[in-house]
Amino acid sequence: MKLAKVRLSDGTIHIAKVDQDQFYLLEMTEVESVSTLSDILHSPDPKGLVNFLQQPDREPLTGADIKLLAPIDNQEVWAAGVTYKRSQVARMEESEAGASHYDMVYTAPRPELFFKSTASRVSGPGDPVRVRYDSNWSVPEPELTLVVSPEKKLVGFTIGNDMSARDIEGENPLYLPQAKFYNQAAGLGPCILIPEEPFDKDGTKINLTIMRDGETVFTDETGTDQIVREFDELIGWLGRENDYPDGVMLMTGTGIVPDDDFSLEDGDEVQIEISGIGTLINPVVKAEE
Ligand code: DO4
Ligand code: MG
Repeated sequence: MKLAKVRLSDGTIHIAKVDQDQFYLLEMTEVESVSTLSDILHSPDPKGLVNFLQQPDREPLTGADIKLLAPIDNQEVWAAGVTYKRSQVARMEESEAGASHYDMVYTAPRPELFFKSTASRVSGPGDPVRVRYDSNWSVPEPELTLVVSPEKKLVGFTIGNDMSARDIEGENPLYLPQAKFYNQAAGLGPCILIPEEPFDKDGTKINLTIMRDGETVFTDETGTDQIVREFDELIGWLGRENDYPDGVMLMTGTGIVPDDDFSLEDGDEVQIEISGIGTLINPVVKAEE
């Protein structure tokens, strides 16, 4: 089952069940304590609740009737790093000084986890993601993103873009928060998948395509079978001595890193497809200094 957060032309925001590109608005007034996407996600039985809130006689909407919003309310967004071999190798090349740290964290029991975004900084589908004006080497990172409840239970999946300023991180790994955390540095969407079956970690594919002036300038694919960590392991570490009363989203790391001579430019378009979830598309902006 897929859920989306949508805005209608009258400005009202709704939660919709998505089925074959059709959007079934949920009647949120049916249950007093349920008014947000998080209320559904964090309920004991999200799928049962969605089925209860769906109005069988209400006509579905199409993509033309709605604007998709980032599927987030007040959750913090965190990210795991160096969970794929490709990321370990790229980071070691990027940062001479920090190479051994990236090497060690790939195999260490404790994963790299960092704070990625507040909800207000997140870009939804179609909204711009940003390259910092003080970065000349920035890339998108296409990441399967875990949707985790305040009880630290994995309740769903979405697509995340962990925008990264490689030059800033490469200059000194202590600059990581500046390379990762700034306005519009995180993309999320287009929907949340609440799987009917156990998530297919062995078979799920992640594709990244970057368009420039209508041409593909980069494309690559990986699979979540390449993640060196288990999802429960990452959530376990994330929840150590940390609570998330509004829930938390956890990006699970990138397995795709463009070659070192590639950097995003103003006007590019980033397309991230994860099988079973959908495609997150964002234009790229970069301001003049
Ligand atoms: O260590 C830096 C960040 C790594 C990261 O974001 C990733 O591997 O996806
Ligand atoms: Mg990342």
